[in-house]
Amino acid sequence: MPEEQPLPLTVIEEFEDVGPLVGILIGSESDREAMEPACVELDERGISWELRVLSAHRDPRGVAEYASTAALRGTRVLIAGAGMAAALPGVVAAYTDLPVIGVPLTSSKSVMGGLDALLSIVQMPPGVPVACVSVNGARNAAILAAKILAQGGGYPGTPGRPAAEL
Ligand code: RP5
Repeated sequence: MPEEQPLPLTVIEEFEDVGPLVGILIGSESDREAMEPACVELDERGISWELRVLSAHRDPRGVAEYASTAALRGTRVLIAGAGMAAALPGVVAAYTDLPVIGVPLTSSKSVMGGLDALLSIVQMPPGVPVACVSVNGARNAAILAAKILAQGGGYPGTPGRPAAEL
């Protein structure tokens, strides 16, 4: 039986709200400051991004809708930052085939300086991978996103642009 090839990701032009290359999600407004280095890094690299506050626990439907339509809007990598029981990156990964980079965050309510969020993000079950950077590693998440975007045409159906376009 021939091996199944992944379908190419196409941008639906009719989509009212065409997305940026990178979508950044945070679980709470209180996470915004910690994720700022990711926004700065992407700006410096000329990579388009947007940031949305969507909690996996407080607004699961919103997360599902955003994650399941991101590829159709043209977004190619998702970064999700969250603290405490940080389900956001994993839930996002459950709704999209785009690569998801999780950023464990510390907050005043964190256990062991963010170990709670780190384990929540890194301990994904087999079949639903999430890349995980260090605690408060927002800048590294952006750099990793840029590297992913620079990989064009690795295998059939892989989205991407030549590095020169980034
Ligand atoms: C997580 O709970 C958020 O990502 C945030 O880091 C943490 C605390 O949220 P708030 O109570 O500050 O909204 O879901």
